[in-house]
Amino acid sequence: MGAKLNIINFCETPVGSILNRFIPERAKVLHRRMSSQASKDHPDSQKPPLLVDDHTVATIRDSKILVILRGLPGSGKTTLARDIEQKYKDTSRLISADQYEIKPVLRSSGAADYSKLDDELSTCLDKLVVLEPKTPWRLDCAQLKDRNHWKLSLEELKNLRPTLEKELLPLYFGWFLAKRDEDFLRKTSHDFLEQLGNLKAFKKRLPAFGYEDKQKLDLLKHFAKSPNILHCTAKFCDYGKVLGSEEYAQQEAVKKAYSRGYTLHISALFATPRTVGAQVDLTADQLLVWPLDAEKEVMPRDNLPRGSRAHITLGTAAEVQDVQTGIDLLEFVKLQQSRSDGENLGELTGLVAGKVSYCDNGMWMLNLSRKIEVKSIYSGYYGKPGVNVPLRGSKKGLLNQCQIM
Ligand code: 2AM
Repeated sequence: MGAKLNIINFCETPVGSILNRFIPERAKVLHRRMSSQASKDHPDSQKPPLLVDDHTVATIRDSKILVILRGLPGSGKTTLARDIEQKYKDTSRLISADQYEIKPVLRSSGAADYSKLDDELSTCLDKLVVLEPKTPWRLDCAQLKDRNHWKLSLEELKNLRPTLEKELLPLYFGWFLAKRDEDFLRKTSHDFLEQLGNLKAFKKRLPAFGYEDKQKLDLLKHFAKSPNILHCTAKFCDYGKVLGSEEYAQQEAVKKAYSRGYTLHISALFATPRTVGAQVDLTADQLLVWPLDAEKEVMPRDNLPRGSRAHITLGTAAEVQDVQTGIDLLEFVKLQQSRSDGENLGELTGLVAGKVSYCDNGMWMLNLSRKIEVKSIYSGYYGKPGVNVPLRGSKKGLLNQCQIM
């Protein structure tokens, strides 16, 4: 079995290489060796949760994660890399640009010196955490000049600085399920769709799904696609194009949550002709990173409880965008607010034990007898948009697995 945690130690310069396939526009890297002084300058409170928080450590041990260390030469990446490697001794692998003698300079295009490194990265990419050392001198070129083992000049460091001082904004922030829990939830969602599709009451209401009465409907086929990484989106940023995303990323609560492990509580599963999803009950701690306008953004005229849009998209019909799942969930919440909980039309058993209710227009909700808990890591997705896998028998290709936390 390969390492579960891969730590990539680089400084970032704008070149084309495998990371550019995942981190648009610019992404690069180079590693440096740090003076042993750094550990002392990196107090516990500044250390990322994956080093100091037990719940996060346990979640990461259940996941397959790539950590990219980003920062100027001399800023403390190597020390951080070693600390992480030490913490995850038997299950981690440290890959450093130093091993490939890639000097940290600005490059204008995909450089040949990255190709070997790319090969190695492509064997380990899965979910990604981008971390930056929090050393006080990380952007101080005068100090970095004496600390970087590449002996880069002040001028060279100043040239590198602009790409690294800017926040790297993801496509979206959210909670990403640990591998084992993701597999479990996919199986649960298959069970749900199979049992729902076999309910007499469901078969009687096929026209709402655009099928004729008595026609055969395989829900696993109807929901043709599923996100390649199951997650609960907190803030959609579109790499910074969405207004307010930079402010969101700057929030203290977001910075504190980044790379931390959380347990998500799923109270219901739902299916509509467009989407199938899981309703997530956010805890007070999780609400700290839930955007104030998340519900208003899609239902401006309603007053819906904060966090009521929180969900995990499990599948969508062909041509339907993932974002629809949260909108469908809010439709259920609105109906519940107006006391139309729907008709109770049956019960499911096993993994998906609970009561099924129907709210017209093909909207089905399963209230689980027992909440499902899944482990997750709060992080960002830096990959390309719209990467999906088939809902049925999703056998992922290597690159499809490389999406990102
Ligand atoms: P989802 O959270 O319902 O699954 C990438 O497209 C991810 O960002 C998907 O997970 C998607 O929906 C979510 N997403 C896409 N556009 C969005 C938007 N405008 N607002 C919030 N989330 C969005």
